[in-house]
Amino acid sequence: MKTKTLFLVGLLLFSGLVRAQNQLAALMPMPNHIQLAKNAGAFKFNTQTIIVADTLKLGFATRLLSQNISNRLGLHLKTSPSSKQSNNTIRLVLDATLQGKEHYVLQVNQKEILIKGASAAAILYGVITLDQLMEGDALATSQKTLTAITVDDEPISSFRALMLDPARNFLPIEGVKRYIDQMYKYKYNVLQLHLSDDQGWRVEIKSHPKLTELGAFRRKGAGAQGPHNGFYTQAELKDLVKYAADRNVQLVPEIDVPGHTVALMVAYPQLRCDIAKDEQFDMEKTTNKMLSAAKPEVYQVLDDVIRELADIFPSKTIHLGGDESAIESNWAKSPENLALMQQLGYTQAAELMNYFFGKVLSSTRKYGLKAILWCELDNIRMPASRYLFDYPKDVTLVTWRYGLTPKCMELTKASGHQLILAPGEYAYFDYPQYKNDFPEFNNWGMPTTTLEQTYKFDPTYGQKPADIKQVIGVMGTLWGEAIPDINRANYMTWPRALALAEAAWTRMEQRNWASFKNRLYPNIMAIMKAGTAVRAPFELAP
Ligand code: TNX
Repeated sequence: MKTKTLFLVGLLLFSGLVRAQNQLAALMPMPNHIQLAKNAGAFKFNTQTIIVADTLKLGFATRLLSQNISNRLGLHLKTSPSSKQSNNTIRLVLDATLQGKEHYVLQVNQKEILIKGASAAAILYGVITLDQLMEGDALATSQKTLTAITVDDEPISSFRALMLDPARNFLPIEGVKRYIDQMYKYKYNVLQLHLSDDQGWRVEIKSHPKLTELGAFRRKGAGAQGPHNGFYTQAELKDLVKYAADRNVQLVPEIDVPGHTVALMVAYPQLRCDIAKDEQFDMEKTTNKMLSAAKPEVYQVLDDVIRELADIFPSKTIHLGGDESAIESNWAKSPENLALMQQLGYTQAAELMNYFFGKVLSSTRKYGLKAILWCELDNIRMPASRYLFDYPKDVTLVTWRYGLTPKCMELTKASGHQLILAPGEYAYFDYPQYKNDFPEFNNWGMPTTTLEQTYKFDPTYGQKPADIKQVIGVMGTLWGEAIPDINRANYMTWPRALALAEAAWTRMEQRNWASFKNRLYPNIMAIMKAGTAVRAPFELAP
């Protein structure tokens, strides 16, 4: 029976029959296991239907559920922690015996709708899937019924991330909240915030106030809420942390060092390399300047920054950049850095990265944080054969450069580092979605990443999941040079992030472009209804 029903679902998906409105028509990402019960009837909602849930532990999921039911059916259901009544209940049940933090089981029959999971996050995901079932089966929903079904689902990746870059152009906090409102519905569980770059320092650091006084204001008199100027206070970020946590989204802050640091050095010029001490730094430009590795003050400032970030972000994960450091034009030309290199017995200036991150990572460890770095190899494209420097074992790496992901997978498998996949060819959402589309400025000749291209992303790269255990997930990056506001950020994100969400969640065997395209429309409608910018995918027209 089980195999038969699964086969039926598969057949429907592959034949494109899902086009007709039915329960599966709005599922996104596609669950990993669905059982359609034959002739098992339907659950009928009515005014007496009760939501049974532990509202203390499941407050957000319960509120979302009753809001969804009220929006779709016009019913304002009562919520109670327990029910004597056995008929017509929607029960949210924390069940510690279910394996997996994000594993949920959703069972619909004539008597009840049951959502089980071992954590609030799992239950939340059951509530979201339930809403998508109702969205898909529009006819049944209009009759206040829901056809019997069982969904038993958990993600293939534990790290399913998007990244925003408020450093290049500031994105006010309200827009970031609205961004989270969409991403969590597609079961993303991490939002990385790229909080510093040449063009801006965007997080208040109380021990070093100039970071924001000078580093967050690159254009005088241009206002304080973006695109050029602005920063997040610690109180705003703490509030954002809570907002995201309710939605099972963990915030990962990124401070990008030792390159991409002009804003930091505008605030504290004493952190520059000796060769740059008399230069005029310009935050409007990307000039490839680096922090000095040889100045003890650099490590003191970064220690203070990391300590304050550890207090704001309970996630205990911090991204420290490490990308695109122009070592040859900075450290290799700087007497103080060359002297340090000699003193340490290094023969290459790039080896100073070992010293630099050795020091910075002793701060992350001291404050109980785990570090993530952008993975750099000995070349920026193939052929490349090894890491740029010896990444400490406890660092998680992110592969990002075009064409280098298979090599990074091979290297991390051998070295034992955890790996996140953000390959330029699939996951760079700052690139245009089709030829001649945005961005219309700051476009350095970006390649095009179509929706179908993102959908083609196979995070296993054809390997058995058991052979790539070091890969913990995927990340879509929205670099901000050409993103002036959150509307544009959303336009570039959606619908490509739907394709990436499915790559992060759903096994390759369950994925299919034709099926995805059919499930796209109701989701684009949902995003539009929420007032969020989205690119209408005209190329899907029949
Ligand atoms: C490379 S991706 C960068 C960013 C740019 C991006 C533009 C990465 C680790 N570094 O600084 O914004 O390209 O696509």
